[in-house]
Amino acid sequence: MAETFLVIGAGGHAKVVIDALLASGCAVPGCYDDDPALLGSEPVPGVPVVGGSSSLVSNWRKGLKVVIAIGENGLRRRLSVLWDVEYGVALAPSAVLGRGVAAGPGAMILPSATVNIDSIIGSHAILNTSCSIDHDCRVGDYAHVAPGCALGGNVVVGEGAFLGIGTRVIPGIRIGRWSIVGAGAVVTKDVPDNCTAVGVPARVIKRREEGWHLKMNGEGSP
Ligand code: JB3
Repeated sequence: MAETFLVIGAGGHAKVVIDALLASGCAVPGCYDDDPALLGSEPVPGVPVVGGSSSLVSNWRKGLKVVIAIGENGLRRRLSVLWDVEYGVALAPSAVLGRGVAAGPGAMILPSATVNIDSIIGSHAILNTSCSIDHDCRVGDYAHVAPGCALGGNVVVGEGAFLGIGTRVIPGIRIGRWSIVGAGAVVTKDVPDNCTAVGVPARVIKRREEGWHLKMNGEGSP
């Protein structure tokens, strides 16, 4: 049965997610963005910005699905714990899922993404355009695998981690929680939590304190 989604966000990422939902036959009556200047605009023709986050809760009812279509991982996490609503998985029809693949509520699996057998995708994670996740991977809650990334088998991507466009990760590697990998990197060694790693091969260039992403989103220390 085709689902009906309420989409949070009206930016570039929301356009991609709404397009994927419509392509898969879902209904998207409107989206919700806290920028008042966007009220009434249509990021995708026929899908108006009907209000901000506060009106989402009054418009939601059981059976409707919600997705947080905002690219910033820490912000998706902050928003995801605010409301008692039901999150759905946004799955593009051109995505390819193997046997035993599972995705948590709010996950977004976008056009031409490939997820091979027995990989698990966390809640509110983003598998962006044409990325490939090979067998037995674990992609954590709120993580974002950007377009064109390629993960070998048994790769672990920690909660909130961001893999920039075209990142390559060899089999069995762990990318730490809330870490960032620069576009085009080739990751051949584990990346610790809360780091930034760039280059070929990837090298850690920055280390942040635990909970850095909370402060970035105006939340207290962990
Ligand atoms: O690179 C790719 C393929 N996609 C990027 C994506 C992953 O991230 C894209 O190019 C952008 O860099 C970015 O897309 P996103 O997240 O749509 O960015 P932006 O265009 O800035 O849109 C974010 C929207 O969220 C803005 O319209 C904000 O007003 C809105 N927003 C921010 N905070 C919020 C809130 N909306 C609600 N409802 N509630 C909030 O708290």
